[in-house]
Amino acid sequence: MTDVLTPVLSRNWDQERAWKLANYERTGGYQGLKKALKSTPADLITLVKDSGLRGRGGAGFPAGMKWSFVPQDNPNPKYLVVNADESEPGTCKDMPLLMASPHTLVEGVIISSYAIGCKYAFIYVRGEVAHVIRRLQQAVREAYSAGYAGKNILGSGYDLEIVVHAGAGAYICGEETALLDSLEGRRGQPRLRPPFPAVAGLYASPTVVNNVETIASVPSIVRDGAAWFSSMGTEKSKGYTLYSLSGHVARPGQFEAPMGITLRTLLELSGGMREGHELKFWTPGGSSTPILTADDMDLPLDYEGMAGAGSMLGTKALQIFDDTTSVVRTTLRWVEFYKHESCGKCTPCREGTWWLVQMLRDFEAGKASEGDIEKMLDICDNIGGRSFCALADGAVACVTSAVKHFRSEFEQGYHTPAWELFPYGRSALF
Ligand code: L3W
Repeated sequence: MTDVLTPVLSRNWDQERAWKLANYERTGGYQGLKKALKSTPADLITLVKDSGLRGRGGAGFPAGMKWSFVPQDNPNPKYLVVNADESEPGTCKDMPLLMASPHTLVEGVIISSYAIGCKYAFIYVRGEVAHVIRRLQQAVREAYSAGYAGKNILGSGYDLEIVVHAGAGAYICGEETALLDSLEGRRGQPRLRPPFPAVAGLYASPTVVNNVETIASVPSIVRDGAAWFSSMGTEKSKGYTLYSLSGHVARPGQFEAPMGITLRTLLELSGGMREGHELKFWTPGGSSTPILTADDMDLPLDYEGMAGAGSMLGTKALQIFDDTTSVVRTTLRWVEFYKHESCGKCTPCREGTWWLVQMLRDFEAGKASEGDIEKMLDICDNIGGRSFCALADGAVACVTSAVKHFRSEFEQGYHTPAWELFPYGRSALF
């Protein structure tokens, strides 16, 4: 069964001190960079385009196309920013990658920066993970000492400075434009797009923002070729990726496999559901992606397969919930998170998530009234698509999908008027 796995990013994770430069180099590390420096930046962009690599941070935007949007005639400096602010509930792929193999990202940063022609790269890491930040800083220092970063990299004449920047614990700073505001030293709040960062991003200059896993995939594409990468996966979702299984499974963890694997196969790899229980519902990519049920276990876990099921692949954070889970309570818990993390800039998101929490608390306590499901869906309708960023869309996706699949559980949250419980009828009470 394990032969369906394709460990590339995770190939060294179980080896001793895999994070050290010498151990990374022993298994082919930095060969991609040496090869890249012999190519032209334009050829590298074409290579990444041809590979079919799509953004692994949630939206699946083609990476090579994004790089090609960077205007080469803009006199401002260009920047690469790596989004390592992993905070989406259930998402847990980038931090293990950075702990086990930080040089995979550092090598990817250097190649990608060379391809887009930038001299400054920033890695924005969520502030709570001090141990990850320390490990990454060590890896960057090692790369400088070995001549892979800094001035005149490997004698090529190319210079690059890499800065590891710690965030301050706000989920919204995982949204690319809020991240840029935060990096500029301001309170992180989303900007209106367009202009997209590729045209006007950090300090109003052309900026490529990519997720950790996207950039970490680049060295393998340069080393082994676009055809090798695109030979894995499905027609429109190419390559391998990290799927993270958590929740009520026997062996939660990371599984690196080709795009398009099914949940059924991943569940077999993770030892199945915990003993004596059945799958009730799951998220394909964190709590921002609409929930699915056991009926969707055989769908391909790729961008198209999940969109076809009315959901999204998102960050491939598969949270698995068994038959002991209350869908109402889970939804409440998620929406409480979004309410807490809403930056407050857009009224529908700031006020709407607060209202949703109040309503879900009533459903959870059995104090909701008939018609409240419709009212809650109407509030969702007035939040989704009416804010600057995707936080609001994520906050309503779990509510609308939970009602779609488990409406009867919400109906059980309607309170029963006292007179209906009274055996002699309402008139006898008053
Ligand atoms: C230039 C154009 N660039 C799009 C770029 C854009 C961005 C990328 C994707 O949200 C989703 C969200 C979460 N010219 C462009 C262009 N771009 N058109 O392409 O853009 P977009 O707007 O489709 O998505 P987004 O705003 O980046 C990401 C979902 O992912 N999600 C992820 C959460 C993950 C975390 C985490 O912890 N890692 O928070 C989960 O589902 O809801 O829908 O770079 O600039 N014409």
